[in-house]
Amino acid sequence: MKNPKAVSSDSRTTALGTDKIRKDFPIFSQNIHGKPLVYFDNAATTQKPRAVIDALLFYYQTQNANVHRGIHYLSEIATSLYEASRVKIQRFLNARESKEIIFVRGATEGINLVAHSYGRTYLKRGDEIIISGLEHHSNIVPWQILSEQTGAVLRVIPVSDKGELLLEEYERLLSKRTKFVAVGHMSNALGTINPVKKIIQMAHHWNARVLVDGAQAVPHLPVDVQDLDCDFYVFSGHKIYGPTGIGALYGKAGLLEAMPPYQSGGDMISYVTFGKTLYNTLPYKFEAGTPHIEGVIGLGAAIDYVLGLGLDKIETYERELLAYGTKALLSLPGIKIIGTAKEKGCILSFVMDGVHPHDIATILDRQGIAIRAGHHCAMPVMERFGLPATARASLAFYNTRGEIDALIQALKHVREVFKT
Ligand code: C6P
Repeated sequence: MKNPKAVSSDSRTTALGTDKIRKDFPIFSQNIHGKPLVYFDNAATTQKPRAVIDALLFYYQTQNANVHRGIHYLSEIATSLYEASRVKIQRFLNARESKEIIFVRGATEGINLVAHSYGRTYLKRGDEIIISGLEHHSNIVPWQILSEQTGAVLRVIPVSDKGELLLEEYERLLSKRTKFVAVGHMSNALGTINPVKKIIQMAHHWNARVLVDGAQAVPHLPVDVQDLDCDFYVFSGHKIYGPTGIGALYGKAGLLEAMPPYQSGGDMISYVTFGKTLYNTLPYKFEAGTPHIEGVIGLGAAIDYVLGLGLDKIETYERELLAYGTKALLSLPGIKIIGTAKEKGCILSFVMDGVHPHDIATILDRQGIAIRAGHHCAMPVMERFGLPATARASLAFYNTRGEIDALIQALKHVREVFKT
């Protein structure tokens, strides 16, 4: 492997100010197995900037209290910070109203909330739900369970050899039986960015509701839920440089208002007697129990941080980095990239002739390079490509061309190890 000092940016990768940005992330000041950390597992979770860590620390040291309950100074501070984060997310997604933002544990819980509350209320036997062949398990299993419980039928949009959704096939699947469409904005296994606006328009033509799983998209692309006209949009805070255990569900107010609560208990009520309970208004109707207050505050800090860098700049930088990484990977003999869609986010999923992806990941780890290997919780995608697993390098704005070069050197080393 090259000198670890090579793991830095060069003049072409500093448009975003990567050298400076990396200093915002304390985790990069350490070595892993004696090598500088090269973190290429951003699709699994991202690293946290000092601004987020400090917001969490400051909250616990000076602001900790429960929200929406206490009539005391700290509770008022905590409540105002909590609600300020909701407004940040509203603006971030360009939702019409802050009450359309529901705090959840992450994308998975957001999808489950909709499948449970909307799905069980409005879907019935014979109705059809369309998902795509690119989905993460979190956007498959809740719809499968819903189908089993309601008698609705699950249909799947097929995927091309490049990893793109076949929209002609989608068109054929749509009918007056279609009541719900759930698709990912960006595939975690391949990086494909789906034409969600078009997918939504086509579904709305048949009066079907649409949920977009934005877990992989929001860290990389500007998202405007009003422009997309999606009915629901979900994402996870930890994939956008925020804490784990917190995320958001956007839903159109009219739909959320017409849906029953998902969970029940404190905060989601306005009046309780043993005979009857009146539910709270939006968004609280869907936020039962003491919420993940510091998570919400940390997520707000993460959004501020990302917006401070500028999503347009991030997108441009990451696109260049992906192109650089793609070219570099393809220069290696015996490597095949899985997922070559025209519209693609910064994910490099690949296989190497004669080497299992887990072996690649293990050898890379010894070089301080973190990638993910496996099915990426998207087994049907692996099946589509006839593979048990891929190796996946998922990039972020703090990654550099120098780090890609280190990855390439390490992959050459893997090849050497498996030659002997
Ligand atoms: N994908 C990955 O390594 P949660 O766990 O709720 O924060 O996110 C679930 C999820 C939903 N949709 C997509 C498209 C995702 O990529 C993920 C999480 C991680 O690819 C962990 S499996």
